[in-house]
Amino acid sequence: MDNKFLWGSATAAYQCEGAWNEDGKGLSNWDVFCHSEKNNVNPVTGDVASDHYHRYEEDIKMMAEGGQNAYRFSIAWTRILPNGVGEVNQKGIDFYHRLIDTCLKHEIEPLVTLYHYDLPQKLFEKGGWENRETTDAFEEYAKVCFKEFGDRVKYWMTINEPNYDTLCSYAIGNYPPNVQSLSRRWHAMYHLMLASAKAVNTYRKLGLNGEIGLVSDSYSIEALEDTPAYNQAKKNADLFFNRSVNDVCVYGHYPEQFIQKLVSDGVDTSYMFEEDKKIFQTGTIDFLGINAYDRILVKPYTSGETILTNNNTGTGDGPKAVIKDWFEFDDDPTTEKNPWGMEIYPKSIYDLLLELKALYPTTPVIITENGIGNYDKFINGEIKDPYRIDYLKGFIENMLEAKTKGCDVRGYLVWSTMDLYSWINGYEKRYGLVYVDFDNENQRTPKESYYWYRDFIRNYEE
Ligand code: BGP
Repeated sequence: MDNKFLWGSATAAYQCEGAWNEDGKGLSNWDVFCHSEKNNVNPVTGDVASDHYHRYEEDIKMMAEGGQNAYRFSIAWTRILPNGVGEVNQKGIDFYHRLIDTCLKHEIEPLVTLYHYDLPQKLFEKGGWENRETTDAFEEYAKVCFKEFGDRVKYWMTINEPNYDTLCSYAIGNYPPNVQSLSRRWHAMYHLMLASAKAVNTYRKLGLNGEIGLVSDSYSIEALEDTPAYNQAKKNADLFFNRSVNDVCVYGHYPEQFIQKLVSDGVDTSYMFEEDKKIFQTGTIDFLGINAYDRILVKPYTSGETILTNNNTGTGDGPKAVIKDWFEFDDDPTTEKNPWGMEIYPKSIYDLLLELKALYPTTPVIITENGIGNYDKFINGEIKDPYRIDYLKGFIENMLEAKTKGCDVRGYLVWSTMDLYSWINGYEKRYGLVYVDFDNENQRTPKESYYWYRDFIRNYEE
């Protein structure tokens, strides 16, 4: 990896591109879900989103003018292989060539995620990530991307958030396929990890000059009490959220305690084949992408069936979880939260980075997402978002502090480059450094935080 610290921002295809049925793109599970009656919390779609497909040049220019030298985006699998496998769509490939070339023209390093939640509908209908064939389809798709773009893309990420994606899709049930079953969740997550390892192996075989990682939503797991029961709850939550992903892609195997826990839960693990062990062992990553937003506070499990909920409306409480025989979520009433109940706790990134250093001392980290959603207001041509500046400043300071303690952090990307579709939270939960006026031809206006970030990067000295 080269030495330049990456300062930039991030997006994902379905959340910003729009052009959902243009230039030969196939349908994804999110296209279909958003058009269905199951999408009933904030029933809007990503059909147009931030119109990045047509306005990427303006967006990338704005990043460059904002002092950013890195852009993380994802490729829509359905633009490359409209049916998930087989026929390749040249117009989709051409779009990403243009996007990458525009980044390079502005001296912005492209960091490319291959899979950020949007699965080809054709594969989704055949069982999606619960079907082992999807891992082969992903490998095929990854290979096309590596061959097309691998000469200019030096940072690849296989999968975005195997933990959070499957938690929403198969445990909370608010993302397609809207299932509430932890055992099905573990099944889908296993295949995501296998798909990632297969893609890493393929990348290595091609001998390209670049690095490949996975993006993991990882958390500093904390408790309000220091007792054996609380400490055990912390260990369980660490396996549940962090180590079931990070150990697998960094060390190439599942933690023994995690497998034991699944077995004692009575989870069917017959889909974990002996031959996969080799794939995991050889498919380890070069760097860990970390999406860091908040910590997880836990307490011991007491009673009741497993239940997970999230706040997708911006009113009421934050996320809740009771994971039978593992842990429960706790709440610290003294800390500040955003309207969706996300705790604002910047020290969590410091604690997390030190924990990652202890567990994976030789694996570099890139903070692939960090940011805060809020109801930003466009008043007299300006967007004042001091809460975002405070949040970013707090996290960046803590990240840099961890760096001085020896954590090998190589980059930091704000979520998000501009306002975009916040999954089932809709469009009102805004994360962007740049405001998008969704009701007025998607016009862009930089927010106060954009200028703050620009000045911060300008003054940063390693
Ligand atoms: C991450 C996802 C992003 C983004 C972000 C904010 O988990 O990788 O795609 O959406 O979280 O989350 P949300 O939009 O649900 O508030």
